[in-house]
Amino acid sequence: MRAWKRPDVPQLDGDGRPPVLYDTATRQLVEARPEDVARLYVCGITPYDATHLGHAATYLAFDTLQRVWLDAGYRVHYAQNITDIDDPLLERAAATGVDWRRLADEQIELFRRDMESLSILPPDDYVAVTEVIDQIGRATRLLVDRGLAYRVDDDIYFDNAAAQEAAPWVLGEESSLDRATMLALFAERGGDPERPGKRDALDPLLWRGRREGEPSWPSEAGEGRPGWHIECSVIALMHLGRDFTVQGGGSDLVFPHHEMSAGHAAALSGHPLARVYSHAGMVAYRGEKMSKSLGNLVLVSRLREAGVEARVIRLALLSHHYRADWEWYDDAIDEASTRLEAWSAVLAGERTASLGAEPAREERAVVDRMRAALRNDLDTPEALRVVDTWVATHPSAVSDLVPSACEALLGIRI
Ligand code: 5CA
Ligand code: ZN
Repeated sequence: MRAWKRPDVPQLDGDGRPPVLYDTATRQLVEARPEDVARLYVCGITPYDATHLGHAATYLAFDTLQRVWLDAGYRVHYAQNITDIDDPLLERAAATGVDWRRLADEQIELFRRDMESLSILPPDDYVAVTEVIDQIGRATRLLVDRGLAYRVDDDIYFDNAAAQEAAPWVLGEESSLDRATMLALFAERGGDPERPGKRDALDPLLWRGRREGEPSWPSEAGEGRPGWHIECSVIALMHLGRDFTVQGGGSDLVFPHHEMSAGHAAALSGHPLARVYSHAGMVAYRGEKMSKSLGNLVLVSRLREAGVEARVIRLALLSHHYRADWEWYDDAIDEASTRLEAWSAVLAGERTASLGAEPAREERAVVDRMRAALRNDLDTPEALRVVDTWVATHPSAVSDLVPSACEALLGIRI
Protein backbone atom coordinates (compact mmCIF):
# COMPACT_ATOMS: atom_id res chain seq x y z
CA MET A 1 0.00 0.00 0.00
CA ARG A 2 0.97 3.60 -0.46
CA ALA A 3 2.22 5.11 2.80
CA TRP A 4 2.33 8.89 3.33
CA LYS A 5 4.62 11.83 2.67
CA ARG A 6 7.94 11.80 4.44
CA PRO A 7 8.75 14.84 6.58
CA ASP A 8 12.14 16.54 6.21
CA VAL A 9 14.71 15.40 8.75
CA PRO A 10 17.69 17.78 8.83
CA GLN A 11 21.05 16.04 9.30
CA LEU A 12 22.97 17.48 12.23
CA ASP A 13 26.73 17.48 12.55
CA GLY A 14 28.38 15.46 15.24
CA ASP A 15 28.66 11.93 16.42
CA GLY A 16 25.29 10.49 17.27
CA ARG A 17 25.39 7.06 18.88
CA PRO A 18 22.73 4.33 18.78
CA PRO A 19 20.15 4.38 21.55
CA VAL A 20 19.73 2.16 24.55
CA LEU A 21 16.22 0.68 24.63
CA TYR A 22 14.27 -1.35 27.13
CA ASP A 23 13.90 -4.91 25.82
CA THR A 24 10.72 -6.67 26.92
CA ALA A 25 12.22 -10.12 26.34
CA THR A 26 15.27 -9.76 28.58
CA ARG A 27 13.76 -7.05 30.81
CA GLN A 28 16.79 -4.88 30.58
CA LEU A 29 18.16 -1.90 28.74
CA VAL A 30 20.10 -3.01 25.67
CA GLU A 31 21.88 -1.10 22.95
CA ALA A 32 19.71 -1.07 19.81
CA ARG A 33 22.76 -1.08 17.54
CA PRO A 34 21.95 -1.87 13.91
CA GLU A 35 24.40 -3.83 11.76
CA ASP A 36 24.47 -1.28 8.98
CA VAL A 37 20.81 -0.66 8.28
CA ALA A 38 18.43 -0.41 11.23
CA ARG A 39 15.54 -2.78 10.49
CA LEU A 40 12.32 -1.90 12.29
CA TYR A 41 8.88 -3.51 12.28
CA VAL A 42 5.97 -1.85 14.06
CA CYS A 43 2.54 -3.43 14.19
CA GLY A 44 0.08 -1.30 12.24
CA ILE A 45 -3.57 -0.48 12.76
CA THR A 46 -6.67 -2.57 12.37
CA PRO A 47 -8.43 0.05 10.27
CA TYR A 48 -11.48 1.15 12.19
CA ASP A 49 -11.75 4.01 14.71
CA ALA A 50 -8.35 5.39 13.68
CA THR A 51 -6.41 7.39 14.72
CA HIS A 52 -6.78 7.83 18.46
CA LEU A 53 -4.11 9.35 20.67
CA GLY A 54 -3.02 5.92 21.90
CA HIS A 55 -2.19 4.91 18.33
CA ALA A 56 -0.49 8.24 17.73
CA ALA A 57 1.62 7.92 20.91
CA THR A 58 2.81 4.44 19.94
CA TYR A 59 3.76 5.44 16.38
CA LEU A 60 5.44 8.57 17.71
CA ALA A 61 7.61 6.44 20.03
CA PHE A 62 8.97 4.49 17.07
CA ASP A 63 9.28 7.67 15.02
CA THR A 64 11.56 8.98 17.77
CA LEU A 65 13.59 5.78 17.67
CA GLN A 66 14.12 6.25 13.94
CA ARG A 67 15.15 9.87 14.40
CA VAL A 68 17.81 8.79 16.90
CA TRP A 69 19.12 6.16 14.49
CA LEU A 70 19.13 8.65 11.59
CA ASP A 71 20.99 11.13 13.78
CA ALA A 72 23.53 8.41 14.54
CA GLY A 73 24.13 8.03 10.80
CA TYR A 74 22.27 4.77 10.22
CA ARG A 75 19.94 4.06 7.36
CA VAL A 76 16.55 2.79 8.47
CA HIS A 77 14.39 0.15 6.83
CA TYR A 78 10.93 0.37 8.36
CA ALA A 79 8.01 -1.99 7.73
CA GLN A 80 4.47 -1.77 9.05
CA ASN A 81 1.40 -3.91 8.40
CA ILE A 82 -2.29 -3.10 8.10
CA THR A 83 -4.65 -5.68 9.60
CA ASP A 84 -7.24 -5.08 6.90
CA ILE A 85 -8.95 -8.41 7.42
CA ASP A 86 -9.79 -9.60 10.92
CA ASP A 87 -12.83 -10.36 13.09
CA PRO A 88 -13.13 -6.92 14.79
CA LEU A 89 -13.07 -5.12 11.43
CA LEU A 90 -15.73 -7.45 10.01
CA GLU A 91 -17.85 -7.07 13.14
CA ARG A 92 -17.70 -3.27 12.91
CA ALA A 93 -18.56 -3.39 9.21
CA ALA A 94 -21.56 -5.64 9.92
CA ALA A 95 -22.72 -3.49 12.85
CA THR A 96 -22.65 -0.28 10.80
CA GLY A 97 -23.80 -1.77 7.51
CA VAL A 98 -20.69 -0.58 5.69
CA ASP A 99 -18.79 -2.87 3.34
CA TRP A 100 -15.64 -4.06 5.18
CA ARG A 101 -13.33 -3.09 2.30
CA ARG A 102 -14.75 0.40 2.18
CA LEU A 103 -14.47 0.79 5.95
CA ALA A 104 -10.84 -0.35 5.84
CA ASP A 105 -9.93 1.92 2.91
CA GLU A 106 -11.52 4.98 4.49
CA GLN A 107 -9.80 4.37 7.80
CA ILE A 108 -6.41 3.71 6.19
CA GLU A 109 -6.73 7.02 4.35
CA LEU A 110 -7.63 8.82 7.58
CA PHE A 111 -4.65 7.21 9.33
CA ARG A 112 -2.33 8.36 6.52
CA ARG A 113 -3.57 11.92 6.81
CA ASP A 114 -3.17 11.88 10.60
CA MET A 115 0.34 10.41 10.43
CA GLU A 116 1.38 12.91 7.77
CA SER A 117 0.00 15.86 9.72
CA LEU A 118 1.90 14.68 12.82
CA SER A 119 5.17 14.46 10.78
CA ILE A 120 5.54 10.77 11.60
CA LEU A 121 8.13 9.06 9.38
CA PRO A 122 6.34 6.68 6.99
CA PRO A 123 7.27 3.01 6.63
CA ASP A 124 9.28 2.02 3.55
CA ASP A 125 7.04 -1.03 3.26
CA TYR A 126 3.41 -0.46 4.18
CA VAL A 127 1.77 -3.82 3.68
CA ALA A 128 -1.87 -4.81 4.02
CA VAL A 129 -2.64 -8.38 4.93
CA THR A 130 -4.90 -8.68 1.89
CA GLU A 131 -1.83 -8.02 -0.28
CA VAL A 132 0.06 -11.04 1.07
CA ILE A 133 -2.63 -13.72 1.37
CA ASP A 134 -0.67 -16.09 -0.92
CA GLN A 135 2.49 -15.81 1.15
CA ILE A 136 0.61 -16.34 4.41
CA GLY A 137 -1.18 -19.36 2.92
CA ARG A 138 2.18 -20.78 1.82
CA ALA A 139 3.77 -20.20 5.22
CA THR A 140 0.81 -21.88 6.94
CA ARG A 141 1.08 -24.84 4.60
CA LEU A 142 4.80 -25.11 5.35
CA LEU A 143 4.10 -25.24 9.08
CA VAL A 144 1.54 -28.02 8.54
CA ASP A 145 4.05 -29.97 6.42
CA ARG A 146 6.66 -29.62 9.14
CA GLY A 147 4.30 -30.97 11.77
CA LEU A 148 4.15 -27.63 13.58
CA ALA A 149 0.52 -26.89 12.75
CA TYR A 150 -2.67 -28.97 12.61
CA ARG A 151 -6.21 -28.83 11.36
CA VAL A 152 -9.38 -28.53 13.39
CA ASP A 153 -12.20 -28.85 10.85
CA ASP A 154 -11.24 -26.35 8.11
CA ASP A 155 -9.13 -24.18 10.42
CA ILE A 156 -5.39 -24.48 11.05
CA TYR A 157 -3.73 -23.96 14.42
CA PHE A 158 -0.11 -23.47 15.42
CA ASP A 159 1.16 -26.24 17.70
CA ASN A 160 2.94 -24.25 20.41
CA ALA A 161 4.49 -27.28 22.08
CA ALA A 162 5.83 -28.89 18.88
CA ALA A 163 7.16 -25.55 17.62
CA GLN A 164 8.81 -24.69 20.90
CA GLU A 165 10.68 -27.98 20.66
CA ALA A 166 11.62 -27.65 16.98
CA ALA A 167 12.62 -23.97 17.01
CA PRO A 168 12.58 -22.57 20.53
CA TRP A 169 11.83 -18.91 20.72
CA VAL A 170 12.25 -16.55 23.58
CA LEU A 171 10.22 -13.48 24.11
CA GLY A 172 10.14 -14.27 27.75
CA GLU A 173 6.77 -12.93 28.62
CA GLU A 174 5.08 -16.28 28.20
CA SER A 175 7.26 -17.92 30.81
CA SER A 176 6.78 -15.03 33.21
CA LEU A 177 2.97 -15.06 33.11
CA ASP A 178 1.10 -17.80 34.89
CA ARG A 179 -1.18 -19.95 32.79
CA ALA A 180 -4.42 -18.46 34.10
CA THR A 181 -3.24 -14.98 33.12
CA MET A 182 -2.16 -16.18 29.72
CA LEU A 183 -5.52 -17.83 29.13
CA ALA A 184 -7.35 -14.68 30.16
CA LEU A 185 -5.23 -12.43 27.91
CA PHE A 186 -5.48 -14.89 25.05
CA ALA A 187 -9.29 -14.87 25.25
CA GLU A 188 -9.45 -11.10 25.63
CA ARG A 189 -7.13 -10.44 22.69
CA GLY A 190 -8.63 -12.43 19.86
CA GLY A 191 -7.80 -16.01 20.94
CA ASP A 192 -10.19 -18.95 21.35
CA PRO A 193 -8.98 -21.02 24.33
CA GLU A 194 -12.30 -22.90 24.54
CA ARG A 195 -12.34 -24.23 21.00
CA PRO A 196 -12.82 -28.00 21.11
CA GLY A 197 -10.27 -30.10 19.21
CA LYS A 198 -7.23 -27.91 19.88
CA ARG A 199 -4.15 -29.66 21.24
CA ASP A 200 -3.59 -26.84 23.68
CA ALA A 201 -5.93 -24.02 24.67
CA LEU A 202 -3.22 -21.44 23.89
CA ASP A 203 -2.49 -22.67 20.35
CA PRO A 204 -3.27 -19.70 18.09
CA LEU A 205 -5.18 -19.72 14.82
CA LEU A 206 -3.02 -19.57 11.68
CA TRP A 207 -5.73 -19.90 9.07
CA ARG A 208 -9.49 -19.63 9.29
CA GLY A 209 -11.31 -21.81 6.77
CA ARG A 210 -14.04 -20.26 4.65
CA ARG A 211 -17.32 -19.37 6.39
CA GLU A 212 -20.58 -18.45 4.74
CA GLY A 213 -20.86 -14.65 4.51
CA GLU A 214 -17.19 -13.94 5.30
CA PRO A 215 -14.56 -12.84 2.80
CA SER A 216 -12.14 -15.61 1.86
CA TRP A 217 -9.32 -16.30 -0.56
CA PRO A 218 -7.93 -19.46 -2.16
CA SER A 219 -4.44 -20.36 -0.91
CA GLU A 220 -2.07 -23.25 -0.32
CA ALA A 221 -3.66 -23.53 3.13
CA GLY A 222 -7.10 -23.91 1.54
CA GLU A 223 -9.88 -21.39 1.02
CA GLY A 224 -10.12 -18.93 3.90
CA ARG A 225 -8.30 -16.04 5.54
CA PRO A 226 -5.25 -15.56 7.77
CA GLY A 227 -5.21 -15.61 11.56
CA TRP A 228 -3.74 -12.58 13.29
CA HIS A 229 -0.18 -13.28 14.45
CA ILE A 230 1.07 -15.00 11.30
CA GLU A 231 0.46 -11.83 9.25
CA CYS A 232 3.13 -9.92 11.13
CA SER A 233 5.63 -12.79 11.06
CA VAL A 234 5.28 -13.21 7.30
CA ILE A 235 5.30 -9.49 6.43
CA ALA A 236 8.33 -8.89 8.66
CA LEU A 237 10.26 -11.85 7.24
CA MET A 238 9.40 -10.86 3.65
CA HIS A 239 10.51 -7.26 3.98
CA LEU A 240 13.10 -7.15 6.76
CA GLY A 241 14.45 -10.69 6.88
CA ARG A 242 15.03 -12.66 10.05
CA ASP A 243 16.57 -11.40 13.26
CA PHE A 244 15.89 -7.74 12.53
CA THR A 245 16.82 -4.89 14.86
CA VAL A 246 13.62 -3.95 16.69
CA GLN A 247 10.06 -5.28 16.83
CA GLY A 248 7.69 -2.65 18.18
CA GLY A 249 4.12 -1.99 19.22
CA GLY A 250 2.01 -1.09 22.22
CA SER A 251 2.30 -3.12 25.41
CA ASP A 252 -1.13 -4.65 24.78
CA LEU A 253 0.59 -6.67 22.04
CA VAL A 254 3.25 -8.33 24.20
CA PHE A 255 1.09 -11.37 24.86
CA PRO A 256 -0.13 -13.17 22.89
CA HIS A 257 0.54 -11.23 19.67
CA HIS A 258 4.30 -10.69 19.81
CA GLU A 259 4.90 -13.93 21.65
CA MET A 260 3.10 -15.86 18.91
CA SER A 261 4.54 -13.79 16.02
CA ALA A 262 8.01 -14.58 17.35
CA GLY A 263 7.09 -18.26 17.62
CA HIS A 264 5.77 -18.40 14.04
CA ALA A 265 8.85 -16.62 12.70
CA ALA A 266 11.21 -18.98 14.54
CA ALA A 267 9.28 -21.98 13.21
CA LEU A 268 9.46 -20.59 9.65
CA SER A 269 13.03 -19.31 9.57
CA GLY A 270 14.87 -21.11 12.36
CA HIS A 271 15.96 -17.73 13.72
CA PRO A 272 14.63 -15.22 16.18
CA LEU A 273 12.18 -12.68 14.81
CA ALA A 274 14.03 -9.67 16.23
CA ARG A 275 16.87 -8.66 18.52
CA VAL A 276 14.95 -6.23 20.68
CA TYR A 277 11.24 -6.23 21.54
CA SER A 278 10.14 -2.72 22.40
CA HIS A 279 6.73 -1.74 23.76
CA ALA A 280 5.03 1.58 24.28
CA GLY A 281 2.79 2.16 27.31
CA MET A 282 -0.97 2.50 27.12
CA VAL A 283 -2.73 5.84 26.90
CA ALA A 284 -5.91 6.05 28.95
CA TYR A 285 -8.83 8.48 28.83
CA ARG A 286 -11.46 8.93 31.53
CA GLY A 287 -9.91 6.26 33.69
CA GLU A 288 -9.55 3.45 31.17
CA LYS A 289 -7.27 2.40 28.33
CA MET A 290 -8.24 4.34 25.22
CA SER A 291 -9.67 1.62 23.01
CA LYS A 292 -11.94 1.09 20.10
CA SER A 293 -13.94 -1.49 21.97
CA LEU A 294 -14.65 0.87 24.91
CA GLY A 295 -15.17 3.87 22.66
CA ASN A 296 -13.38 6.36 24.97
CA LEU A 297 -11.44 7.83 22.10
CA VAL A 298 -9.77 11.14 21.45
CA LEU A 299 -9.14 11.18 17.71
CA VAL A 300 -6.27 13.10 16.14
CA SER A 301 -8.58 14.16 13.32
CA ARG A 302 -11.17 15.57 15.77
CA LEU A 303 -8.52 17.61 17.57
CA ARG A 304 -7.30 18.90 14.23
CA GLU A 305 -10.84 19.81 13.17
CA ALA A 306 -11.22 21.69 16.45
CA GLY A 307 -8.23 23.80 15.39
CA VAL A 308 -5.48 22.16 17.45
CA GLU A 309 -2.14 22.40 15.68
CA ALA A 310 -0.41 19.09 14.88
CA ARG A 311 2.78 20.33 16.55
CA VAL A 312 0.83 20.88 19.75
CA ILE A 313 -0.52 17.31 19.67
CA ARG A 314 3.00 16.07 19.04
CA LEU A 315 4.43 18.04 21.94
CA ALA A 316 1.64 16.90 24.26
CA LEU A 317 2.45 13.26 23.44
CA LEU A 318 6.22 13.76 23.64
CA SER A 319 5.86 15.14 27.16
CA HIS A 320 5.23 11.56 28.39
CA HIS A 321 7.84 8.82 28.43
CA TYR A 322 6.90 6.28 25.77
CA ARG A 323 7.10 3.37 28.20
CA ALA A 324 4.80 4.89 30.80
CA ASP A 325 1.07 4.22 30.98
CA TRP A 326 -0.57 7.61 31.25
CA GLU A 327 -3.90 9.33 31.01
CA TRP A 328 -4.88 12.03 28.55
CA TYR A 329 -6.49 15.14 30.04
CA ASP A 330 -7.94 17.80 27.81
CA ASP A 331 -5.80 20.53 29.39
CA ALA A 332 -2.71 18.86 27.90
CA ILE A 333 -3.48 20.92 24.79
CA ASP A 334 -3.10 24.20 26.67
CA GLU A 335 0.14 23.11 28.30
CA ALA A 336 1.64 22.05 24.97
CA SER A 337 0.46 25.27 23.27
CA THR A 338 2.14 27.34 25.96
CA ARG A 339 5.34 25.40 25.46
CA LEU A 340 5.23 25.80 21.69
CA GLU A 341 4.67 29.54 22.05
CA ALA A 342 7.63 29.86 24.42
CA TRP A 343 9.86 27.90 22.07
CA SER A 344 8.70 29.82 19.00
CA ALA A 345 9.20 33.19 20.66
CA VAL A 346 12.89 32.49 21.12
CA LEU A 347 13.79 29.93 18.47
CA ALA A 348 11.90 31.33 15.50
CA GLY A 349 13.58 34.70 15.89
CA GLU A 350 16.91 32.98 16.20
CA ARG A 351 16.50 31.12 12.98
CA THR A 352 15.64 34.09 10.78
CA ALA A 353 18.11 36.41 12.44
CA SER A 354 21.15 34.24 12.17
CA LEU A 355 20.93 31.74 9.37
CA GLY A 356 24.31 30.34 8.44
CA ALA A 357 26.24 31.49 11.48
CA GLU A 358 28.53 29.10 13.39
CA PRO A 359 26.83 27.57 16.44
CA ALA A 360 28.06 28.71 19.82
CA ARG A 361 29.45 26.27 22.36
CA GLU A 362 26.29 26.58 24.49
CA GLU A 363 24.11 25.64 21.53
CA ARG A 364 26.17 22.52 20.90
CA ALA A 365 25.82 21.63 24.55
CA VAL A 366 22.01 21.89 24.31
CA VAL A 367 21.98 19.51 21.37
CA ASP A 368 24.32 17.11 23.18
CA ARG A 369 21.94 17.05 26.11
CA MET A 370 18.92 16.44 23.85
CA ARG A 371 20.77 13.59 22.17
CA ALA A 372 21.83 12.07 25.48
CA ALA A 373 18.23 12.15 26.74
CA LEU A 374 16.86 10.48 23.63
CA ARG A 375 19.63 7.88 23.51
CA ASN A 376 18.64 6.95 27.05
CA ASP A 377 15.56 4.86 26.23
CA LEU A 378 13.97 7.68 24.23
CA ASP A 379 13.54 10.06 27.15
CA THR A 380 11.50 12.69 25.31
CA PRO A 381 10.24 14.45 28.48
CA GLU A 382 13.85 15.16 29.42
CA ALA A 383 14.66 16.32 25.86
CA LEU A 384 11.75 18.77 26.05
CA ARG A 385 12.99 20.06 29.42
CA VAL A 386 16.43 20.65 27.90
CA VAL A 387 14.86 22.90 25.26
CA ASP A 388 12.62 24.58 27.88
CA THR A 389 15.67 25.48 29.94
CA TRP A 390 17.53 26.86 26.94
CA VAL A 391 14.56 28.93 25.90
CA ALA A 392 13.92 30.19 29.45
CA THR A 393 17.45 31.49 29.84
CA HIS A 394 16.95 33.80 26.83
CA PRO A 395 20.03 32.57 25.04
CA SER A 396 21.95 34.89 22.84
CA ALA A 397 21.94 32.32 20.09
CA VAL A 398 23.93 32.81 16.94
CA SER A 399 22.83 29.92 14.74
CA ASP A 400 19.89 27.74 13.82
CA LEU A 401 21.40 24.64 15.45
CA VAL A 402 18.82 24.26 18.24
CA PRO A 403 15.80 24.73 15.94
CA SER A 404 17.33 22.21 13.52
CA ALA A 405 17.76 19.75 16.39
CA CYS A 406 14.11 20.26 17.39
CA GLU A 407 13.07 19.41 13.86
CA ALA A 408 15.48 16.48 13.38
CA LEU A 409 15.13 14.80 16.76
CA LEU A 410 11.66 15.81 17.95
CA GLY A 411 9.91 16.44 14.63
CA ILE A 412 8.95 19.93 15.81
CA ARG A 413 9.64 22.52 13.14
CA ILE A 414 9.81 25.96 14.61
N1 5CA B 1 -3.41 -4.47 13.92
C1 5CA B 1 -2.99 -4.82 15.25
C2 5CA B 1 -1.49 -5.00 15.34
S1 5CA B 1 -0.89 -6.18 14.17
C3 5CA B 1 -3.44 -3.76 16.25
O1 5CA B 1 -3.17 -3.93 17.43
N2 5CA B 1 -4.08 -2.72 15.76
S2 5CA B 1 -4.69 -1.52 16.64
O2 5CA B 1 -5.28 -0.61 15.70
O3 5CA B 1 -5.51 -2.04 17.67
O4 5CA B 1 -3.49 -0.80 17.34
C4 5CA B 1 -2.47 -0.19 16.58
C5 5CA B 1 -1.27 0.11 17.47
O5 5CA B 1 -1.65 1.04 18.49
C6 5CA B 1 -0.73 -1.13 18.23
O6 5CA B 1 0.69 -1.05 18.28
C7 5CA B 1 -1.32 -0.98 19.61
O7 5CA B 1 -0.50 -1.59 20.58
C8 5CA B 1 -1.34 0.52 19.78
N3 5CA B 1 -2.39 0.98 20.72
C9 5CA B 1 -3.70 0.67 20.72
N4 5CA B 1 -4.35 1.29 21.74
C10 5CA B 1 -3.41 2.01 22.42
C11 5CA B 1 -3.44 2.88 23.57
N5 5CA B 1 -4.56 3.13 24.24
N6 5CA B 1 -2.28 3.45 23.96
C12 5CA B 1 -1.13 3.22 23.27
N7 5CA B 1 -1.04 2.43 22.18
C13 5CA B 1 -2.16 1.82 21.75
ZN1 ZN C 1 1.17 -7.13 14.57
